[in-house]
Amino acid sequence: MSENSYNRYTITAALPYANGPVHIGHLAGVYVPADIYVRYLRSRGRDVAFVCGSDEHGVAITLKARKEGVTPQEVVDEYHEIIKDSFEQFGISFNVYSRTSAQVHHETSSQLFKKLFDQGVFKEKTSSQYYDEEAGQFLADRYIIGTCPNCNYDQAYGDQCEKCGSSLSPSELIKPKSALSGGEPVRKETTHWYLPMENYENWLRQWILEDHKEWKANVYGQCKSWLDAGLRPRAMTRDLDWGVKVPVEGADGKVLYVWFDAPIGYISATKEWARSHGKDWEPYWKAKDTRLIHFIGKDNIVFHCIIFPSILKAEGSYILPDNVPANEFLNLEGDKISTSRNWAVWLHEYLEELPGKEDVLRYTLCANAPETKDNDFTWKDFQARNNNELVAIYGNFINRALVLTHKYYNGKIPERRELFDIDTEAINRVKETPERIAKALEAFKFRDGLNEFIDLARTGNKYLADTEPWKMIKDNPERVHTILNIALQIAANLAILGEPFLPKTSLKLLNILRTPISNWDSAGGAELLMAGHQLGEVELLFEKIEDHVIAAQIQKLQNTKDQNAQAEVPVKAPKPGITYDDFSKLDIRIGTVLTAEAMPKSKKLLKLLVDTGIDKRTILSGIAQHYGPEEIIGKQVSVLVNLAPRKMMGIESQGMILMAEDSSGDLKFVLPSETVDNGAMVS
Ligand code: B3M
Ligand code: ZN
Repeated sequence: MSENSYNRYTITAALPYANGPVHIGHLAGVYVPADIYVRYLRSRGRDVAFVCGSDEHGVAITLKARKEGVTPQEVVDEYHEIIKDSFEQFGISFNVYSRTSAQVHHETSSQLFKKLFDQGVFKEKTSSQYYDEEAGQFLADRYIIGTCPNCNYDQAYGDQCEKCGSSLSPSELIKPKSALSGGEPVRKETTHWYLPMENYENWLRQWILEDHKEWKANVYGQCKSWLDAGLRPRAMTRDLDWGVKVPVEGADGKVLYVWFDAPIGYISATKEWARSHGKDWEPYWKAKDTRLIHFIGKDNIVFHCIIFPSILKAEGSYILPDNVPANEFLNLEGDKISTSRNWAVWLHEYLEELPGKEDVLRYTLCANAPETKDNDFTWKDFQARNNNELVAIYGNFINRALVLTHKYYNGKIPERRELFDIDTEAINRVKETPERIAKALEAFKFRDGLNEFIDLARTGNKYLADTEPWKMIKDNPERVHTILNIALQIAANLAILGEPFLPKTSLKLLNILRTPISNWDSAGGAELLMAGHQLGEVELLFEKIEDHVIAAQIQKLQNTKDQNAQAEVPVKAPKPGITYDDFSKLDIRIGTVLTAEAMPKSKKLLKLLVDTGIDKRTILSGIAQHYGPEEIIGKQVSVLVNLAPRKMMGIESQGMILMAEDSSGDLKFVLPSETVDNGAMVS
């Protein structure tokens, strides 16, 4: 169907797991593009249901609950609120932000499962799984830990070895243990209900590979490789006590597989929204003139293009997604974003630390969106986007147009007089921009759409620079009427066309222009603001971001890196016990480093001359990677003076400097708290 033959739009955005906050990777991958698209549709007057919510089931949440000694409900209650609030503050304009622990979702997902069950869609299969007798429950893959058969890493999970990356099945693990009790699990029979994916393979080939060749290459390619690999039955239930109960006889202690119920969360959220707005939810999910679009990250492609459509196809009454424009991943300062390593810019922290800069982040994440390949976010680029584009181009143009209109015409839009080529060119650029942006957005090319937008602001800036109204006002004031009239028409168009990308800025600019016009189809005209119309007071749209603000954010990441480094080196295991006699044999003195030099052929050793209070002696110390020679001359050190001399690199070392190795592997001198005489004995 062509874009215009749809009367309704259901736009979904991936349900974030409620076991942590949202970060810029989620925003760039899913929520900013989705919100731009939805705002654009609404600006065109379309009927849109933009639905999302917290994904609150699954093993990851139960693991987090165990680790924190709370219930899964407590985990999701905490993060659901943080996520919901941060989306609201940031301006992601969901019609509804629901949650999969809600009653409406349990009803909707279990009814859909039951319908498929009654239709005989599932294959029932009994197999032996790992069971923890002490904990009294079957073990999901992540609850089984053992030695990886490929790399011998002894903390591999039942589904994946995080060290060598190989995907595993629990039966491949060597010496499997339960993550619940630590004990050795036994095998026990359990029954699950499998969706026979192989039955939908031919249909999926036709529906995706033939009927949706227009899907993004990264999405189409992943679907093709899944289909080429051949689809196999997938269990749609799990032995877990947290999730949507399986609504059939003999399924006690079992819940729906999280990837069965989560996508149905879009439907439940739509129901919740429709009910509270006196609407019927069904047309948004069952009417042929509804366009369903899923916004997701690339790691969710198979669930949204293969599994969920198969479930809907099997049920038979639902529409299918018309497009799934998945983005790739965003990295941070050259490194993969990682929740576990806290290597992220968390949205709720960003909102707190950089208040009023929601649109700056939207702009940067859209300009750098990982639409076709992974991309990188750096704070320096964030600052450059703000200072060199938002402030210097868009903000500067608007400010000049407004200030000059207030200065020459008391803020009233001047009458337009005779047009010259330069004026007509600017007007033509205004005319064609809405369609250029629309084309890009309807193709899910949000970066291109944003470039068209900021190019119109560039046009405005250049138009003023070329016509120089501040000079013209002396020689030909008539001319300035036209120049500022056209500049303000460009400003009004920017306010309308910018709304999908920079909603808060557009609201502010529309207020300054004191115009109620905001719908897309009014844009493109050069008569939006009538002569004589009174403008509001001038306000800056953006402010420069100073270096120290960026330095603070970069330092914050550096602190995270340092903490991670410390956390990574496990504390060394204690050595075997010794007697007091053993200890009293050690003769440790405080000495002073007289000279220090690097050893030409060694990266690790420094050659020191140390005054031990007893004598002056040469000692070779493996601290060259931690201290330069010049830094330690004159420094007091603790010396084990009765260690047998050792020849190293042809030099005899007569003793040992005592160092403490901290958790990050750094070496620190062991010293008395105050300066003492050389020769002072440590006991
Ligand atoms: N909760 C998000 C993720 O995989 C997952 C999306 C569900 S959308 C139905 O990170
Ligand atoms: Zn491994």
